Amino acid sequence: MTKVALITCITGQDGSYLSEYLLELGYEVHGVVRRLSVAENQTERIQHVDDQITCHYGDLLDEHSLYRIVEEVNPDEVYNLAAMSHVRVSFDVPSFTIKTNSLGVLNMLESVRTKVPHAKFYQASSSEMFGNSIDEDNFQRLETPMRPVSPYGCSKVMGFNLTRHYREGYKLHACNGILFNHESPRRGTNFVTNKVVKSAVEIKLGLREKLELGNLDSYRDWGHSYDYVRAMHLILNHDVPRDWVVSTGETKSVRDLCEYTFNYLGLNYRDYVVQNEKYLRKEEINYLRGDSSEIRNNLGWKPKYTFETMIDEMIEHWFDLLK
Ligand code: NAP
Ligand code: F7E
Repeated sequence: MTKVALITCITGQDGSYLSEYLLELGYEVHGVVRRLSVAENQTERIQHVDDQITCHYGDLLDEHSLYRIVEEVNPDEVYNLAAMSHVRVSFDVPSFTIKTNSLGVLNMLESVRTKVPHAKFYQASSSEMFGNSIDEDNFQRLETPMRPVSPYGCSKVMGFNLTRHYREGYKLHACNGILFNHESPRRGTNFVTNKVVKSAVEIKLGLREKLELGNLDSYRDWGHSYDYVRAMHLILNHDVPRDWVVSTGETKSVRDLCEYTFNYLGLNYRDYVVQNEKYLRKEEINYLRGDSSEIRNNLGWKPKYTFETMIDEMIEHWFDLLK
């Protein structure tokens, strides 16, 4: 029988890759889309699968819309990916961030619990929940204490705990994927990887002179969204509902990212990158490196992309688009 999936955030980076992947697996795919004034901008990432998916207007903060959609779609699997996902912006809109990423998760869990309790529920949790907490071997894992350092990180801890609570308390098949940073050519251009890559290509093509960044010395564990949505599906389809860490296990600094990208284009980043305080954060996570040995050993997950092949793909994407 055809399986039915419902994705909140179908218009986002992960939502678009996940839709493609589930369609390949033969799923019937539905998505929640919130109303924006320029609809064309919003559906750019899913235009190529538009005729194969069904979108429903809804919003994580409008519980009535969620109850209606969940009842109508009657999904086997629910992927709750929608969020105010930008960490620095979360300092500017803390209340909206907490409402969307915490209350929004509660709204989703309640709609599943009351309308489709048989459905499996995936929550998009984040390595931002760890803050600057780190184990002695310099990795973060499920047991690492959560000490978030941004409104975004705090909101995600609430979503994480609610998901665990609904699993234990209401016996929902509810799972958290604690995903470390993941990128792609479809990443928003105000996240550091796509900002660096796009700007470096513009500099190479003579369309820009400088690139303004914030902290160059933070380290992130960067993987590819294509690999990480496959992990989401594996997580939900494991017999036992539980939480998992998804990461590459390697870490690089923003400076390393600049060096690699500009080198690829035959440029020296030191000639173009300048610091602008407006991109600094009130509190920063200095070092992220995830231990994903459990999902690799138990579910056979393995990333296809390396940091280098991912950045190469992003450079080629912007080069083709801008040249
Ligand atoms: P993204 O590209 O920023 O997408 C966020 C999506 O959420 C967008 O589709 C947005 O809709 C939607 N959204 C925001 N507020 C909403 C609301 N109130 N109601 C309904 N939809 C709403 O994010 P992403 O990178 O794909 O990340 C997906 C999820 O994984 C997020 O929850 C994020 O916090 C989490 N996560 C991401 C990473 C990462 O490195 N990418 C790592 C860990 C966890 P519009 O298109 O209309 O704006
Ligand atoms: O920043 C530094 C910045 O905004 C990465 C989200 O998907 O991953 C993402 O959060 C690093 C930080 O991602 C600029 O200070 C320097 O140290 O690309 P980012 P993030 O904050 O790590 C986690 C796991 C999520 O869950 C989130 O949803 O880069 N940085 N200069 C800069 N960052 C940005 N955005 N812009 C700069 O100019």
